[in-house]
Amino acid sequence: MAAAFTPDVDWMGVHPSPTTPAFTPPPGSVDAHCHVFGPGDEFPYAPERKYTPIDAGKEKLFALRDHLGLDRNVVVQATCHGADNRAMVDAVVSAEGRARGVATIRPGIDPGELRDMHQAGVRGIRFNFVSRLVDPKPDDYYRPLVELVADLGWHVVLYFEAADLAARWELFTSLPITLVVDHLGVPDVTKPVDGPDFNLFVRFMAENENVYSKVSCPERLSKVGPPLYDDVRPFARRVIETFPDRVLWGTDWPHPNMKQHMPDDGSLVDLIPLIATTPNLQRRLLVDNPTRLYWED
Ligand code: 0GY
Repeated sequence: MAAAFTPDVDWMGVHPSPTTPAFTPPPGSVDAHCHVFGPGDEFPYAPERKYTPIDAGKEKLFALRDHLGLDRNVVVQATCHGADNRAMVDAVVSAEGRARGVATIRPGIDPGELRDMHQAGVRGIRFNFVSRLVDPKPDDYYRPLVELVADLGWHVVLYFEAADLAARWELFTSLPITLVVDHLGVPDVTKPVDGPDFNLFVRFMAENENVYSKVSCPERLSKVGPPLYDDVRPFARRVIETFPDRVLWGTDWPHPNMKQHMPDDGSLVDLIPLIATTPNLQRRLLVDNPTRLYWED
């Protein structure tokens, strides 16, 4: 039978054979940003999606986790699945306690569905403001969604690009819940790490103690490219060293919408000691912070 979905013609498959990292992550380490795609025949992609990926299911994700020496995953709902969280929830349940999930929800969701997702291991929802992935909504769309999940003790993951921070400042600084920002707020890494743009991001974290940041996705932010992503590392280091108890790390596997290169996930792990330069910082980044957010109910 023909597959139900045809991937985009320029879709890059994941790295076929990631290297074994030289860096050994501490026991309990968490990949706090990764996704599953389908498989589309079992978990259909959403009609409103803006891309169609190559299937990348839970078995491959768990095999990568083990290959990289990581213990646990946070599976973040990908926009190609819209607000149909079944593939993500299936992956989380299949991990038998070694994964947590972040969902996409829409207004009007049945509270019983939220409770079921909590039982399955979901601990957050994601608001995405990146217009090549979704159609962002006015601020007032998001506030009631926060009220729906606050009682469950969940948090909100924000995916925005640098310019959105000033534009959505009032929204982002008024949400009464823990916030986890994807990929350092997507800085323009050709600008200075201590320039006004990134200073605004650091100020956002400094003034709002409910804000965490993922120091993830150098492959997407970098202009100089692999394997060391020299231009991104100062941004990650600054945030890790300024807010060591509010940073998370993740692979972003299976690396959606990469156009120039597909990263070697082993090399991404080997960047960790270059951005979190002591065992203490590494343990907080990889173990303590994600455990507190996702595994302590
Ligand atoms: C990421 C980045 C991207 C995609 C998504 O949910 C998604 O579709 O998050 C992207 O294309 O930048 O964090 O995985």
